[in-house]
Amino acid sequence: MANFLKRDREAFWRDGFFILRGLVPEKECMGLRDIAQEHLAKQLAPIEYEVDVQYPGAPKNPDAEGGKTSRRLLQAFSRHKKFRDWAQAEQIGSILKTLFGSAAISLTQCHHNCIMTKQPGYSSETLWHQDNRYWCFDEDNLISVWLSLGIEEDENGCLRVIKGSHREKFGSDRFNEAQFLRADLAANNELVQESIPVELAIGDVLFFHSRLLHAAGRNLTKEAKLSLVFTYHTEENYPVANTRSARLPDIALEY
Ligand SMILES: O=C(O)CCC(=O)C(=O)O
Repeated sequence: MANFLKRDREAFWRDGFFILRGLVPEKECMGLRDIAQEHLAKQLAPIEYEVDVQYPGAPKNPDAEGGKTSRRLLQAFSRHKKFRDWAQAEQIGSILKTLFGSAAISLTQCHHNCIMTKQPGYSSETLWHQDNRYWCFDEDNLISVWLSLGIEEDENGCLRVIKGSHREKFGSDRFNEAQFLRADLAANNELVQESIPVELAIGDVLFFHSRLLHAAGRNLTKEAKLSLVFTYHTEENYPVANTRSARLPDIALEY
């Protein structure tokens, strides 16, 4: 993979994330974006609505103003061949093999596997968390691949991350019952002060570790923000039986 360098691998394990700029041509991104817009316009299930998560800023109930605001088009892998092709692309597989140091990589259909949307008007704020909070695998060692289908910046609710936080061991007392960082702890607030925005342009791809602390604000612009997100693990890292991580079969990457 020509664009992927040894220093990217080092950066990934040092920082918990890295970005490959302009990896996907704009035309291809627009094609993916058009499919997502069509599914949103038709409200093609399964969809997670802002009201379902009740994060800060979300409408209080489905009948409230903005109550039908979508948050994620779920099951992206099953939605469209173009989403599947991207998820299984050779260039992504080869980067993941290098990052994990393993020849056998699987995609989980149980987590992310979605078009993440942030709609104008009624989007919510996602508080500080690690994705592993509700994921159940033998090891907390998964990588999410986030393809930006437009511009992502603070104003439209891009991700913010805390560099290197995937390497820290946080006690459970640092998190609330919903596994978000507690805002009433000085140590947490100091940590959050170090956060940086992940600004992306169309076709940029963010790779981030499942233990990386991240959050995102609301979309304060008039345009929807859309990203295609899949999560991967090595084949030796099994989902724990009878948990939400084992609800659907993994997809082994062939390359
Ligand atoms: O875009 C957002 O609001 C953040 C999404 C996120 O962090 C997640 O789904 O884990």
